[in-house]
Amino acid sequence: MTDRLHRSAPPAGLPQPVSPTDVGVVHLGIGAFHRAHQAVFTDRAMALSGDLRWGILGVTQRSAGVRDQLRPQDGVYAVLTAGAAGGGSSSGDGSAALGDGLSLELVGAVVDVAYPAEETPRVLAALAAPTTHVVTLTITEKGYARRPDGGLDVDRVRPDLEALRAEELAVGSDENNPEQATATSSEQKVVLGAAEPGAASSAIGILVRGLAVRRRVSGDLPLTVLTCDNMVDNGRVLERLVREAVDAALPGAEGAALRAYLDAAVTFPCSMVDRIVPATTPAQRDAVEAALGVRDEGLVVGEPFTQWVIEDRFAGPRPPWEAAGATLTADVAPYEQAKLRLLNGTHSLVAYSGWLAGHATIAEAVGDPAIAEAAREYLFDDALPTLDAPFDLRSYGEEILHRFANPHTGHTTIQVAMDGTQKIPFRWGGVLGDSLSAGRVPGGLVLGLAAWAEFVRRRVMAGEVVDDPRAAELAEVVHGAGGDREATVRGLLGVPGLLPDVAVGHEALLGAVVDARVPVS
Ligand code: CS2
Repeated sequence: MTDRLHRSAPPAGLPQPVSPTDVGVVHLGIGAFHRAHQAVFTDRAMALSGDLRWGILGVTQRSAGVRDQLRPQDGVYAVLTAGAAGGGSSSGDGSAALGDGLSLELVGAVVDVAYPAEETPRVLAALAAPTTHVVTLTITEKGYARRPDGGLDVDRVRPDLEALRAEELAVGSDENNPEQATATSSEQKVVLGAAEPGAASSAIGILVRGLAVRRRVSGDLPLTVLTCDNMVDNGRVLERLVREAVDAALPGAEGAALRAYLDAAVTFPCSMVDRIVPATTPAQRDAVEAALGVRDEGLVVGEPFTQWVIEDRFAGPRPPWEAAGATLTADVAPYEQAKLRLLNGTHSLVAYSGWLAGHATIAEAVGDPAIAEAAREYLFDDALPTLDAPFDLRSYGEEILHRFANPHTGHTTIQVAMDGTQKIPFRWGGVLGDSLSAGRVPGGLVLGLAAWAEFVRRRVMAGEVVDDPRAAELAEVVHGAGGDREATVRGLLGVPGLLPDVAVGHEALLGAVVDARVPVS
């Protein structure tokens, strides 16, 4: 039985990982992407600056899996970079080359992972701690609990809103009895005398409860809440959802103190994140075990390219991320729009048409001439003309296609294809709305929509899982159409909130999608 990787004994050939002195960042959604992206920037920023206050407490929502991967390793894991060096804007990595376009680096920034179903008081305490200055999130588009119209789906976070209300109202009495608030245990004190806080069941919920606790414990301690998910104007979306949650839990005067705290001390900047991070395969884990001589259950894999563009609107201190290559700017929008429309939009077209053509990976799919042609039509003829950016968009687009062709990542079409109803509005919605408003039916995007619809139809008719929060709704449309292609397409494209208003009932668009022949070789 091979030993586990551990912070105390880094494998030969790899530098000792950083050991943070404090938890400065609480991260919600510590999946593979965070561990291969923001955590790497934070790790490198600490290593390069010597500022070790930026340890990360990861919070995992769905299961204790990531906690059980990392806690036995004292939070340390390796990142396997797959593909020729170059690209992006990260710097200062202490990686070791393994040959064949592969390199490994250890990340020590994550100090532990908490699982709210069993550790909610600990998470709330971390969110309230004066050493915590930043909360980051990668909870995926579906994690924001939005209704089709974009508002907060209160039913999906109701248990947390009820807990928030109970904690706030319990504190109301405590605030009149300060001695009670100081008499409780450290974690109990965090929730100021309330009964043992109920287990959090949503990311938005634990965030709002944590903000409320921070206010109760500290009054006006600033905090920056930085979303790193693929949504247009992601920081503004998150702020609106947090405020809708407060209004739902604490209407009127009951929520006045918390709203005033948000106004005065909490910021929600936008950011654009970019690195292709495929799911780690058992073969990759075994190969790294053979290379290191120890077992790393937390291994993550990424392409060489990495980029992080952050709105410089922080409520208090932050990690020196620019030391590791991040870009701080007053306006993230041009970077965010270009990345969502050019990279993510093309990714989805390649994923659906690639899956239909029988290609398991993105790299194989873009190697298919018919799919490559459709991807280029969408990227350069449909999406690029809708953008205005302070950098060369055509070169950026060509680099995206080069990145997709990287065979070393093993990024699968089915992984990118998941959650279509959550991704399409953000990555195709803008291009579609702008094109139709300009009187143009975008031919490449038509192929993408046709491929998505056919992907859903085939999976539903085959009884296979459609990995999407609205899978039941999609299945109902497909079965209701009774196999009729036009009815299926019209029904799926008519799913509320999927496409922009200008596209709903747009006969030229619908006709083009019905008539489209998905590009398969
Ligand atoms: C991909 C993204 O799975 C997907 O939807 O398009 O995860 C993509 O790999 C990242 O946004 C790249 O930065």
